[in-house]
Amino acid sequence: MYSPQRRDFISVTLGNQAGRTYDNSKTWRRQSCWRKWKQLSRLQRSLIAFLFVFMVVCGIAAYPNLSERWQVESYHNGELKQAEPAVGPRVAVLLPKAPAITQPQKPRRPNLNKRGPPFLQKRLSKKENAEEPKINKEENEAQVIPNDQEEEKDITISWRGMKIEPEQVNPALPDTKKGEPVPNETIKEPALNERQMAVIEAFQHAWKGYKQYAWGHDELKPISKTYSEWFGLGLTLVDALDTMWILGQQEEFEEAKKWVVTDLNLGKNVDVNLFETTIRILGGLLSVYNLTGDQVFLDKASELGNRLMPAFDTPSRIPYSDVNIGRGTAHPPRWTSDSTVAEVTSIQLEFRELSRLTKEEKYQASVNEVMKHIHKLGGKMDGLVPMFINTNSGQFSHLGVYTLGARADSYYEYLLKQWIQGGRKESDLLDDYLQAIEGIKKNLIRKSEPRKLTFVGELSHNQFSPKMDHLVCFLPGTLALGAHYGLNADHMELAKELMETCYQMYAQIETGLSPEIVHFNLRPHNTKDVEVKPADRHNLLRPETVESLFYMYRFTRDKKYQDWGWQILQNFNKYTRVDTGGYTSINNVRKSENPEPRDKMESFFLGETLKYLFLLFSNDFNLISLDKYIFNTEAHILPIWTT
Ligand code: DMJ
Repeated sequence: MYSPQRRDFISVTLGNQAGRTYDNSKTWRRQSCWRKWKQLSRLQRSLIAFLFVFMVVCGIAAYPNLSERWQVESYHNGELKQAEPAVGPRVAVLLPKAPAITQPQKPRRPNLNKRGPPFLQKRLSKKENAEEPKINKEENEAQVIPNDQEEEKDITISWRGMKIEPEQVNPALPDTKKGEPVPNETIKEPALNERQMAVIEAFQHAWKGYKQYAWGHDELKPISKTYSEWFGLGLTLVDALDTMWILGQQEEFEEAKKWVVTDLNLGKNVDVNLFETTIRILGGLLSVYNLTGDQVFLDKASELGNRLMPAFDTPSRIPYSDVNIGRGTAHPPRWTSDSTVAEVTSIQLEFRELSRLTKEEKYQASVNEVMKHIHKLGGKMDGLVPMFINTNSGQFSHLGVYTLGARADSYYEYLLKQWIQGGRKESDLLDDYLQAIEGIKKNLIRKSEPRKLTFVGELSHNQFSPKMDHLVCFLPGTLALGAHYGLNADHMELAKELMETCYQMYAQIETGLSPEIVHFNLRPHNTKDVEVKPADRHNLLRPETVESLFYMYRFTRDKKYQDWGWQILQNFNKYTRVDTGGYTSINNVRKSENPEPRDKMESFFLGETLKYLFLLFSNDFNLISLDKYIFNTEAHILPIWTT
């Protein structure tokens, strides 16, 4: 406690100067200096003044070098969070650490000199840059590693021109304002591991075929070395844009962008499917706009959005399935006035984002109306929806059939993802999602024999069928995403069980590739859990299982999910790769000696399957952080809004 009487200090009395006691006052010091200055001769004063001016001039001249050195010093001290080059664009400095590979196999390395992403090429010459500071990023913590201790790590400059951000231990949601373009994404680029390089190599092989035989067309037919057209909108090219960006395929990206700018004709007199065009093309354009900030993609996206709007011009406001984007007319399929439930409820993420970016309310208003309508609609069973909805009456049709597969799947996915996209405020979406998951648990989940694999079957007029589409394998990932956002913990348990099942749909098959549909065995004395009907034996290079593996790995960090994905990639390489370029769907996953190529590479193989595999193999959890972005149902990347 302070006491004025207590003296806890030693008083030092300096000698008298000009009859004064030293009192450390500024006034006294000023007077004393002035007196001394006046005592100097004129020559002495001029000399001192000259020296003073000289030192100031030198100091100013040396300033940039000094400040640069100080920056480097503070960088070494871990203080510098962002580095900006003196000239040129901001650059991303990579914080790499080559992650361990659990089951290393030798993938064919991409030809880094010619085709590899620049950050890989730079890595090759890392020894030349031995002076550069190196940083190790591990367990979300950036730390400085002395150069001499670091063999595998490097600092690389990205061609993407992205800004550097420190690792986020607790990643906050981004400051994404409604109606403002999202700034360039920060993609950390640690040294790529062998598995990621194998994905790049697979992408390059697929792209080689597409480029050579199908450039600017919808899909590659790799066996006959030609293409197929669906909408005539360069489907594969647009679907693959953000994958190229993430995989660092700069040359290919620039070339493809040029095609989008000069050749993508959205005014074509052609009927397109609203859902497919939205998730693949609109989603692809928005994604790549968000990643690059390049206005050209947003302009195309908003042109396409406008051209798709006539689909909502129906008596019920439930959109038609088909739109002629050139004529501005829309219609249902010829044989019905129904639309598919999954299709009308899985265009929301894209249209809502388009409104946010363009500040035009109409897109969001139209798709929100659909969701509100379905939220109130009767005919659901414990939150499960039928597969069809009538565009005239707005009522569900073909009641009584419930599935998580084709025609209903992404309704459930988009309930959760819209809720996340909108900042977790729209409680109707969450309620519908939670109710649906309870409905799934109650009505559709069973365990197979003999291995007791948890699977999702179907219900048709109260008859349970143990049939599960490969499409349903999106569900473990979606459940895990919900659990990550704080929903019931038992969702994560279910996600793990279903993930195992989806993996078994590959592992128990001769080629190690899943068929399109499996039937699970419910009889106790059977030896196999999985049965495949002759008509269901095809594999279309679909992404759902690797998509879920990506989520599961992100949230659990259990490396078995990476290993499973690695096996799947190897089997794609073994049974679906076409020598001359490209990958093909196959007819028979049970026939390893001849899986019967179908001669078609679906656009989602590049848009989704390879992208999810690349992200699954990455140990950088901030590479497209799931706290900042959601993936649409075609794996295109959209930001989570924060306002
Ligand atoms: C993709 O177009 C999308 O993932 C869609 O949701 C389902 N079908 C394919 C992939 O299988």
